[in-house]
Amino acid sequence: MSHSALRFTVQAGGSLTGRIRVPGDKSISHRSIMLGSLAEGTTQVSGFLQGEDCLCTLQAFRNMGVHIEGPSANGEVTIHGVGLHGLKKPTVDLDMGNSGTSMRLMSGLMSGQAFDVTMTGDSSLSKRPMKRVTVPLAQMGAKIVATEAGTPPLHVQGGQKLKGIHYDMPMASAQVKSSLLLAGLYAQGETSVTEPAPTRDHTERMLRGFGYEVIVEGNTIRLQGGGKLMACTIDVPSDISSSAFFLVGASIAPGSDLIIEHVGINPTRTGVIDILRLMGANLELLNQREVGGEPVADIRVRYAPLKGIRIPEALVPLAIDEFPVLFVAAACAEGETILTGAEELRVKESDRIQVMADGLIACGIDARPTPDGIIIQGGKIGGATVTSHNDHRIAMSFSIAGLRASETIYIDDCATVNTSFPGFVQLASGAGLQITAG
Ligand code: SPQ
Repeated sequence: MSHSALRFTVQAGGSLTGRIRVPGDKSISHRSIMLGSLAEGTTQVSGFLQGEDCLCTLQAFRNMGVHIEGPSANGEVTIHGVGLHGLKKPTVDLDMGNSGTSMRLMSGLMSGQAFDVTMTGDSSLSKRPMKRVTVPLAQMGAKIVATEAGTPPLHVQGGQKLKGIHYDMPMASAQVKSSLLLAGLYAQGETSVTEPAPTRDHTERMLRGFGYEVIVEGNTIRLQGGGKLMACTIDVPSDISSSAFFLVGASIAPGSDLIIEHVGINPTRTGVIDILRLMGANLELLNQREVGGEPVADIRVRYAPLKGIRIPEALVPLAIDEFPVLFVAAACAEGETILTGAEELRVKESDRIQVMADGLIACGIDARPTPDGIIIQGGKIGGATVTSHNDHRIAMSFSIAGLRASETIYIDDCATVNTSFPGFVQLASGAGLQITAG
């Protein structure tokens, strides 16, 4: 069987109960390797996500001469930082796999190096738009060559003198913001970005954790080039994007009562909680605390009947990765759910609007895609065979739909679940989802 031929089979029904802990946050794990590598001193990371995406970032820095120990079985990583100017020219192309975060953030970092680098990706990443970073980075003085369509591979020519710019971002994207801020570390003067709406702020928080001054005024973030990063300790919380499958699963499956431990609840990521609550979900945040500059809680979720809503557009960037599974919640809700202002979903690992609509329709749900969103009428989920289009979040979303299906759901092309959530099948089946992989 080819790697991508992995099929999930989900028997209909069941409920989710008990206590679980999902793996570490993907966004924070990537950034811990990047900043830890460029810091002075030794950075200790715990809870690192050993998903394929973050392992690509880790390997890229090893390929540039950084000594990184681990990850151990429980996610301990020790990074012997080389300082902002200590990376070495890799002898191979940097393979970013399926990971948009790696490719876009590294575009900024690589623009400031003294050497040339080529960054490649898998077939999905090779279709994703990179002009959103290469265009503003070019304004800073970077030299990056992409395909004519603006897609990977990216060839970054080193030895350029970068200058700080102000950039008004045309779309709400943490990857674009982060890419420019990371290039800004190497630029002369101030780099500032204004975002049209708040996006995840892990880069800003982590830069501060490494002792770098970052000024935030409203939606504008600024930093001065030429500083240095000082090693620190990072405790990576569990990923709210991975938790989202269980938040929705326990909300839609009668009899569910589940606690998800140590979940990152950074306010730039909690749109999924707000949207589910607007739909009538029963979510409780317990034991709220702060861990290494990021807020964390245990989340208790119990079954509750959901109702369809018009999703407030302000919540879209705060829940951007959770929409595939929120569409499953909408399919189980009474009435209509309307999403607008989410055209970014069309340029993720798959076109998440179209692919989810196709799969939901195959399951017997009335789902109508629109250019920037979708309209879903709650209904009865039937059995179906759907494809994830090699998109991890689609594969896991249809797995969760099985909890409310009347017949078995088969999901094809599920191997990419390992990019963000290794161990999903074991953890989900332990909590009550009747899922097998093979
Ligand atoms: O890394 P990648 O492939 O882009 O991953 C995704 C995901 O669903 O896991 C998006 F497809 O998450 C992005 C997220 O959508 C991770 C991210 C980050 O860590 O900065 C930011 C978001 O992307 P964007 O394009 O809105 O900046």
